[in-house]
Amino acid sequence: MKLSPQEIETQALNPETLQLALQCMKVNGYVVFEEVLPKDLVAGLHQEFMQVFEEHRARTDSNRGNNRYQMHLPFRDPFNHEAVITNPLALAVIDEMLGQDAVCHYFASDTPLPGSDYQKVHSDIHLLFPETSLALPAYSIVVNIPLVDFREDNGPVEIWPGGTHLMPGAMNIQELAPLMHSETVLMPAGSLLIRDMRMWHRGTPNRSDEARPNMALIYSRHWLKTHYPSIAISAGAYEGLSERGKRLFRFEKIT
Ligand SMILES: O=C(O)CCC(=O)C(=O)O
Repeated sequence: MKLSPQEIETQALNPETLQLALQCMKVNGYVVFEEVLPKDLVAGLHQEFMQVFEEHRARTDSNRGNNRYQMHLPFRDPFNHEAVITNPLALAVIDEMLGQDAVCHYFASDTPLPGSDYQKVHSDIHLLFPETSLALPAYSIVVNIPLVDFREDNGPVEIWPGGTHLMPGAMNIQELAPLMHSETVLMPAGSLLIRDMRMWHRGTPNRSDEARPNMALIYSRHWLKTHYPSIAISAGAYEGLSERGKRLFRFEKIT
């Protein structure tokens, strides 16, 4: 969705936009707010990311297939800027979908490099009651922030909207996905891709000559237990957060 200049300037959704975004989340499993973060913030995030990423790459093998890296992010400036972690446009959706006592428990990134391949189509979260045929409300949402434009040639995320987030029980994803509608999410740097963690998706090959970094923050209902390691947050960084930030990261490892 393209927001109005006023919505971007005030970082507040009109009531009609919020309702439309919520309907997109419920029906399609995702919504995109295009190019809503300040350009200078995104440029700073990209520059700092590439430095941290190159250091990580020098000491670590790729962990999401050939030339594709998942990397946790340090909880520090500029990554933990309030426009990133407590973004009002994303939180407007998250508050309605998960409730105001949701937590943020994952602070990381995905980066396909030139030479990466298709991933298997997958969902990012377990079903709560796989033995039933019930489609449940959302309980976990990922906010992706592209740090470069996502184009056809540089490995955009491919998604299966329109119901895969509501699939009850175990499905044969690999057999079903090729028979279903999918889309690549093309969006400018600094957009917000807000998606239900259950929605099927995959990384696609990066055929350009540059890395394609994507920040990933996961927000969940406070009772959800996952296998992700705690986010390491220094006491100083935690104290520097807004009240909302403190509440969102209250279950993480504050040292
Ligand atoms: O390409 C991306 O940003 C998403 C990658 C992904 O879905 C994964 O590694 O699980």
